Amino acid sequence: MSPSELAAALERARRRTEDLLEPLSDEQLTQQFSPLQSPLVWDLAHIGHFEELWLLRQVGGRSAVSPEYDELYDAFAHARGDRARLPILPPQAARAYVRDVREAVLELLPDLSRENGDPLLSEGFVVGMVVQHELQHTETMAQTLALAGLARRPSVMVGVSGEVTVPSGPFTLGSTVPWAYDNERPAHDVELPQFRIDRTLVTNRDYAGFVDAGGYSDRSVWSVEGWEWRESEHAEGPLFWDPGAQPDAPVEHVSFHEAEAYARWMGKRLPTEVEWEKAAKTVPGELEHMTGAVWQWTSSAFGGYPGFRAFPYAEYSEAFFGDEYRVLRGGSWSTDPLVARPTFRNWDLPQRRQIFSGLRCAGDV
Ligand code: AVJ
Ligand code: FE
Repeated sequence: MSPSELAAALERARRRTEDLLEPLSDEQLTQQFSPLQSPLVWDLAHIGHFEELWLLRQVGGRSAVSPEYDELYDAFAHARGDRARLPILPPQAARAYVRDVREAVLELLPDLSRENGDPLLSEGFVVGMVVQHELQHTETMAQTLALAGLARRPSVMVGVSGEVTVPSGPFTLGSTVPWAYDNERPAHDVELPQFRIDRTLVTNRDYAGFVDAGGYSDRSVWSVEGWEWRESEHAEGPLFWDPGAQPDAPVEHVSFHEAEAYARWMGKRLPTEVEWEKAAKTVPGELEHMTGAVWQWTSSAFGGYPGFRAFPYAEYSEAFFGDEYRVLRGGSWSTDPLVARPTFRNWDLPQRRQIFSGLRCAGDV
């Protein structure tokens, strides 16, 4: 990839970061709005640190800007809720840090667009990884702003109904695009029996039907873990769900447990992530809001495809493989199209609902 193509992708991500943070005061940038989220100024410097680590140090061979940053901005070192108490950079210094890193990166672009057999540099992969990292953190920051009541949400409405039957047969799961993550590889053929999938997302009106019918006290529609979660934390019902929200807008901020219970209450189920991707790839014209509205919970646990190899670091995907996390597909109103590929795999804990999450139902034929 040419230096100017790489520069454009970097610039696109930075524009999103700046648009999001520009209207905020220093106090809003440093505030801990929720224990589930970092202070925004942590995300900002973490974006710069990731860029420094991979582009300036790993590829460019530069030494560290500051030895303290490796620990302060390591996402595994401290819980999100503890980060405001760390000696992190204040807003002005964080801005200067990410600006300086970016300036040095732009000077390094001819090296970053070189093909020398290193898979990190192949078709600009490592720059693509840094760009997608920044774009994913802009969504994380938008979640923080949503919790603080400061998000600028576009209005998205549902316009179709019904379901489609996806015929049985093989399709190719996963991606071969140059900037795909390790968890989307290797692409491989999968054979699925036929299934049904809804043409659109569950709306606030649909979800209100479930709430009003006593869905939160109907034990039969909740899984064992879902009921435990429901009883331990949320006896009163939906927390983030806004009953005053537009009836025709997709329901947003539901947890996996809630999504699963809703689908069962409807006599349906969540799609597996493989079904979701097959539908996206084989009948895209039949389906509304596969991306651009809300992330869609699937019934699948997050794991590696057959032949998975961690690349270039195990902490992106592999560290989260196992029974704990559930996969979400699609992309929300806050997800940049550069990230929201039909093969992109997002994941979170089944109780989480500060993310922009909703659902689309599926069923057997
Ligand atoms: C893919 C959205 C689950 O935010 O934890 C950001 C993305 N990885 N920095 C996350 C990510 C490293 C990741 N998700
Ligand atoms: Fe990160």
